[in-house]
Amino acid sequence: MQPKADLSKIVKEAFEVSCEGFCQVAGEAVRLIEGERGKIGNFHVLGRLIKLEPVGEALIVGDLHGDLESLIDILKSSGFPQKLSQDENAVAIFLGDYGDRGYYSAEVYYTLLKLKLNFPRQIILMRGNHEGPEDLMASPHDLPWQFQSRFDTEWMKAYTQIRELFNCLYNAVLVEDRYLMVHGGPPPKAKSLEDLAYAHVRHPKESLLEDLLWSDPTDAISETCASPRGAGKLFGEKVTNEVLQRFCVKVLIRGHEPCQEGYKIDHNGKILTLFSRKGPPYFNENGAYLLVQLSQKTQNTTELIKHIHKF
Ligand SMILES: [Mn+2]
Repeated sequence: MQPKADLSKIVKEAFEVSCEGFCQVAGEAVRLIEGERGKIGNFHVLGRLIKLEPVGEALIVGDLHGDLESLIDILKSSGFPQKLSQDENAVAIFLGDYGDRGYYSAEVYYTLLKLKLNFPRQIILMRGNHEGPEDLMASPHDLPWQFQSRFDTEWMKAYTQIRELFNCLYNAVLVEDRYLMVHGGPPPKAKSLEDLAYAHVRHPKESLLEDLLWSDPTDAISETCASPRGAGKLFGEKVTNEVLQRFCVKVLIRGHEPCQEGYKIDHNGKILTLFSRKGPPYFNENGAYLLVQLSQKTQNTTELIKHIHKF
């Protein structure tokens, strides 16, 4: 069966597309994602939260930060997008932080957005702190300069469009009885799914979105304390236990932190961090992604290790 999307064609386009073409693709993706609500395939969309049916194979990818080469490697070695074409239950979840740092931010965005347009019911794009709201943007934010060198005098149009995209990316993904996925960490104050789903609406009055995008786990304390990042919190194992229990899941999957081996495990196996890019400025030895059957029940991250692919 011919795949519905030809990856090498998309990547070629990513390097050749005009500013107008880029804006058109980004605009289409914004309209598509903004329109997502209720039941769509295996997604149950509530605000900016997706409850995902525990069926099919999931590719889960951590921070990419402009590393197009790693994105291509991940898609090829995992057998996506062929699997997306052949199995309507296959899903690819990206944990956020697509741009900044690496040199190919525009191309990474373009590739992901084309995949979303080709497989609307099978691609989930989450929000990272590098896709933050205007008053809480990661720094340094190289994207405007990268767009300037890519799109010349027209760059501002592409940048405005991509900023619009940031506001509709997903806050969290929940797979019942199994996983909660966020970019940074869980907001300790989140009591309900609505708190996760509408965290962006309550920003900046409440810190829910800030926590989701910015927080990191620590073993130094059990509750929370200020983060050295200047936004979000450091959270201890007690917080992780409470959140996992509250949302009836076993493992928190997140990105956000560079890992030497591409992944790390925290809080006695209850948190898996994925970092899926290589090169400057982090120079981690490996990147990693997760390829897992969502029907499989998991009590602990250590059971997931065999499904982690390092590159
Ligand atoms: Mn991040």
